[in-house]
Amino acid sequence: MTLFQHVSQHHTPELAALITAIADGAVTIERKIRTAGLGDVLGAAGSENVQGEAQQKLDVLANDTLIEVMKALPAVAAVVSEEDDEPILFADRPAAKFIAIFDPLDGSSNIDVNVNVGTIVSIQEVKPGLTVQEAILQPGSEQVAALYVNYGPSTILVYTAGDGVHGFTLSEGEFLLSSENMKMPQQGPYYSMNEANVDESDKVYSDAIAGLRDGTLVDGKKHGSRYVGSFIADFHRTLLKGGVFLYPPTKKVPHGKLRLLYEANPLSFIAEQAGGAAINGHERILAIVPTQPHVRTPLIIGSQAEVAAIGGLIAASPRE
Ligand code: FDP
Repeated sequence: MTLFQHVSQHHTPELAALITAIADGAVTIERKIRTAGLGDVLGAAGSENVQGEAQQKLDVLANDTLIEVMKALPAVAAVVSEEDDEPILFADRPAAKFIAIFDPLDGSSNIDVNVNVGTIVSIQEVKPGLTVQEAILQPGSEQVAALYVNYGPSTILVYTAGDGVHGFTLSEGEFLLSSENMKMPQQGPYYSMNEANVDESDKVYSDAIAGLRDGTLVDGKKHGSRYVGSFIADFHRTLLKGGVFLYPPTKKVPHGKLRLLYEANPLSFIAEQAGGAAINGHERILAIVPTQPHVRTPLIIGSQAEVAAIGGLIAASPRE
């Protein structure tokens, strides 16, 4: 079954068209990534995004591709990209109801070394009574849909629109259903964190990692370590195998590194729909009301058992 057939069977024509259009954009991005070493698309673009991060040429290309695709859809009221300073509002479409919020190429510092990168999209709706600006800043629990594309050995698209999590594999330009109703294991074998940061974070995080390693934190289960450093790759493994991914606050990034709207919200929606959980240490990610589009958050996401155990440790620890 194709992605188009799946979304058309389960969702409104407008939402089906939106998800399919994003997938078409991902196919264009995928073609550029697959042959990146042969053209002039590797390396830095020489610019910085609003967060002060060096933009890669492929970041810019992926961003332009998705914006073009969204512009062509009359149901889209606004586009909010991690790469752009301000949301792009389509003011000439008062009846348009969707807002596409995206990180066009997550993990882009990995492109030059041929490690997985991804596209992440969150869809919010302009509900009656809300302005577009207000709709952009709704909590993640209000998302209509969320999806990511993992450009890895296979290109996999995973989406939820609130009725389970479904995976599709790209084959000859078409996304074909490969895993319906994906479930994250309730407990898993791995923790995933940039451990170089462990001394830069509150002690509770080093205690959590030590407890995962020696088996004292979750049911005597000793966890192994996996960290790609590309969130989509680390999340996709966590979705399939279980365990936990953490990016805590550090001295360098006291509010966390990952972005709430572009990364944490969509993947938390997918995690919860698959039976997993996601918190910022103190509260559910999907309950956080964003103050501005580029806001960051600490993130602990993965299997119920690991997320609950780390959340419990944080709740019991004195605030530093
Ligand atoms: P990148 O800087 O390559 O874009 O949010 C960005 C991100 O990658 C995530 O994909 C990844 O999980 C994280 O940063 C890696 O951060 P560290 O290098 O600090 O571990």
